[in-house]
Amino acid sequence: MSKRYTITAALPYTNGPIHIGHLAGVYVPADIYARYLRLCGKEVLFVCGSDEHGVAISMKAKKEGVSPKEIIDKYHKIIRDSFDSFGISFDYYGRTSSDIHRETAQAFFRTMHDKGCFETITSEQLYDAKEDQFLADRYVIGTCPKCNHPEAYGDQCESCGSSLNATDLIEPKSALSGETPSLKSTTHWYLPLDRYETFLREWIVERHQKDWKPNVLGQVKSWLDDGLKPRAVTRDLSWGIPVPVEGGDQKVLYVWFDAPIGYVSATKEWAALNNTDWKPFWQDKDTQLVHFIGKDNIVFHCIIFPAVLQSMEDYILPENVPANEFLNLEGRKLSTSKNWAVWLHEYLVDFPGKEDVLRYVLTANAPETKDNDFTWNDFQTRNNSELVAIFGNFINRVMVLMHKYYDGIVPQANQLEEVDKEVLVKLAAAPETIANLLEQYKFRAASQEMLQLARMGNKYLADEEPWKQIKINPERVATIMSTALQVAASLATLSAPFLPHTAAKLSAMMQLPPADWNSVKELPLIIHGHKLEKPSLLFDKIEDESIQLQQEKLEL
Ligand code: B3M
Ligand code: ZN
Repeated sequence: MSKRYTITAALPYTNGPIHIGHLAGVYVPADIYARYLRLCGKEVLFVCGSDEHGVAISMKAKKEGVSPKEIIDKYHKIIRDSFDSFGISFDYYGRTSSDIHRETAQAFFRTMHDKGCFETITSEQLYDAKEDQFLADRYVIGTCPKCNHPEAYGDQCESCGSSLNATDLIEPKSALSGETPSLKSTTHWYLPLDRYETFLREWIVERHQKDWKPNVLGQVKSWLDDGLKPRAVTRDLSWGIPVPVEGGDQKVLYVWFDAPIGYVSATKEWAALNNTDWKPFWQDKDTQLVHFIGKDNIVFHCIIFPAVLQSMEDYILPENVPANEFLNLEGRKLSTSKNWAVWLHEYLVDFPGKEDVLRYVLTANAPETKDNDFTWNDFQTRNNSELVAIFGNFINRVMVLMHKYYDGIVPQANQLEEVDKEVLVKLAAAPETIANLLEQYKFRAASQEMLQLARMGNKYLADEEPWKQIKINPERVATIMSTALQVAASLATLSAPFLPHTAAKLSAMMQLPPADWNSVKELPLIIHGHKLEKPSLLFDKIEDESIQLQQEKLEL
């Protein structure tokens, strides 16, 4: 394992709040990974921030008749606060409108410019004469030349994932006026990606063939096989970071040039606050950089940003980019603009204290290898028949029996029987099994291994029936309860990456030392004489009425 980890989660656009698709695709898995590594005692920096430039923001501002600044301030606050209440454990959450970010992004551009990494190209670009505006990215909508999706954007088709140039679109229309654009000549700086083809192929295809996810490798290879072309990194827009070189007046950096540099700026801001050096997190070869993103961001993190980092020379490259597929909601694609979503800030109000339930459902059903569907019925079932009936029930049984028989004081185990040994052997193997899955970014399977321990604990109690044995064989009950307690104590650590609030509650109830993944391997975790606190329920049932309310909200 590496010495140090820099973990990044895609910077959300501040054109709307966070929804469950963002959480399932990016923030929950990134948080599980960061928490797991911290539990292993690793040095971890987990950064994110608001992506406040780009057409997504200026369009939203235009639609609402306010300034882009008003939009970013409004959503930056909503997003930051909802992540915070939900318990996403960022070490730092920045924003790309900060001074440090502007300086950092401009320094990247200037350095690359001075090294001759760019080409300037003058060409005819789509132009909306009515709005006096060049149309790039989301300012232009048309038919995708690759898959015929009729609503592809000027930079990307969200249907097939292809990355596009505005002039590739068939029958383009201005998203501002709806008019068919004309052509007008303009000059821009381009990153000649073709120059990086050999480097990228060697780095990704040869070195990461085995450890990158197939969906990520698939997209990257198809890009490489199509042949890389120069890509404009500046725009004729007024909202964005000014181009810091001669001839750059009236132009800004392309949002996808500045946004990933936001990870570096966030690191600098965090380091300044913590009186430490930011450089090791980006420039030390012993640091493992991991980008958590959704599948529509793959090309930017696996091709364009690595080309930028490579040109800057001192920087490390990502070790992995475990991109997820998409989550749908009740069978339909999530959409901020169509308001088809479960919004995090609303969930937190509607289901207070149930942060871990949503985390669990989104992990157990994570879109890791294919698109998946979130339904409110599944949410209810996973809560009631997994968290309540398996995890919560096991812990509650152990705690209640411990108080009933022993006043909460752990008894001395007697002679172990075969069944007890079997449980303990499985328990001892679990930390490594779960760790291996987490290290391969298989969060879904890892969460199920964790739940499996509680399932095993329940079965063990049901088979050994301490409530019957207590009258006839109290010595045996001491062994059963002591064994069951090991399972409960182990869950307090092993569930912590997935269910941090629950794990903390369980640890407090069992009076355990701070969770630690290294020591959970060594049984016993809890010994004779240890005193437990009074039991309280970890989860409660979600009734049909609260599910119906959510379904009505969606007009199902
Ligand atoms: N703002 C997220 C998106 O495509 C985009 C990520 C930037 S990560 C540097 O919705
Ligand atoms: Zn397409």
